[in-house]
Amino acid sequence: MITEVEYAKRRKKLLAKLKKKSLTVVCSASVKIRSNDTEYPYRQNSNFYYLSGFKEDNSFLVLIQGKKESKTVLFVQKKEKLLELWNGKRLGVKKAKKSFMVDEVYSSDKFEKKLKEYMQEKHTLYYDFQTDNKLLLNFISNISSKLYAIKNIAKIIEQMRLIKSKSEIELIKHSIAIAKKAHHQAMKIKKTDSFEYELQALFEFVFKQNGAYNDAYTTIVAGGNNANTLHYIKNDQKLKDGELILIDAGCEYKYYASDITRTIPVNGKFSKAQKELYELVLHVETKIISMVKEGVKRSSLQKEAEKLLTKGLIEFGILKKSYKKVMKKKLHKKYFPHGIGHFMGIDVHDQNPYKTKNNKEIPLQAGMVLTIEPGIYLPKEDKTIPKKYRGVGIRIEDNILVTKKGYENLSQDIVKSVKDIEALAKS
Ligand SMILES: [Mn+2]
Repeated sequence: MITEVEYAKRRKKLLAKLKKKSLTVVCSASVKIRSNDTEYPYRQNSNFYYLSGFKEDNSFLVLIQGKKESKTVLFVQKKEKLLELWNGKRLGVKKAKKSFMVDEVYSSDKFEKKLKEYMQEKHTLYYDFQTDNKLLLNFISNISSKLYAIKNIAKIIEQMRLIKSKSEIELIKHSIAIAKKAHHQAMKIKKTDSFEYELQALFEFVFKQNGAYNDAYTTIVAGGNNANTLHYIKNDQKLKDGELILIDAGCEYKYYASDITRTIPVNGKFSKAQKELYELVLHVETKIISMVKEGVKRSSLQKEAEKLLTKGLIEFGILKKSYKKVMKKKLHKKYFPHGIGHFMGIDVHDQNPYKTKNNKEIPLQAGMVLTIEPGIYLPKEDKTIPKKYRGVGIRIEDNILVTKKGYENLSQDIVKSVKDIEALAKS
């Protein structure tokens, strides 16, 4: 659990990074309309949530950095009986004052008026350049940009989100524990001739059953050749006997994501060719995870993964040129086209910076959480691939915490050896 004290600390830390005589506005996420009066499920803006822990829409967090003193102000929706009847209870100004460790709380309808006040004698305005908040955008378009330096607050907050606190790591672990239940369940049940979306439904059921009611991302259940579409989310085909299924499924627990991929046989048993390919990917994944420690660069993990996968692909006769030639012409990219992993946290792809302002790569530091996810993708249509390997796509993905000593594989309990996967299928 993240306490009010921790949220207050984050705001204080952020304030210390801001220019004197500046004003910062962080907006809640907007409600997204599906059609007419139906809405998509609401999910709070990640940076707003990181700084406040507040889940309601039409809210604003304002940080005022004066010459000497600073102040934090929260704007929340006021209580309105009729609207609450339709859309649910609101916290309201009074209770928000008690719940949050901010200096002042006002109702959101005062936001514009207050903002004009706050802007007096300020030189810098920070806001998230990706915001779609109409009220704020309208306000900004009406101020004279000559009087103010305008800066992107998201960059600074996302920098802070790079290093996870103990309580954040606990929530990520919990999210992974829920994902584990779902993945193991999927390994156990009979799958032949059911549809990909049925398996997707199992994941979503187990997630919600365990308190992960928001999606972290759309579950990928890709049978056979569908696994060669990297972001396959149609999930509408039949799972066939003898094929593999690539399942990329994680959940969001109290606003923290897990991001796990396992590739398992539909009928519970790997064929000889599938096993060969699978064990190559597993070997590479294990090796790359073991390289994770403070000071290591992500690009060197990428390079090593490409090297090891290429060697394997040459050995299987999938790549037919010499190792040197393959690397020089990047021929292996055809079969391993994506990155080795990404940072995760409140977002499944946390928008943390990978590079410094001077365009230098940021090396791994204790407290970062990243995925390691090598894969090989061998499309059915590619006739240069030996027939027995065609139509197979394999990815294995775990969630890794960088520690002072090296790393902790947070998802190591989710089985992935051929032996363990086959044993679960039999049980
Ligand atoms: Mn991922």
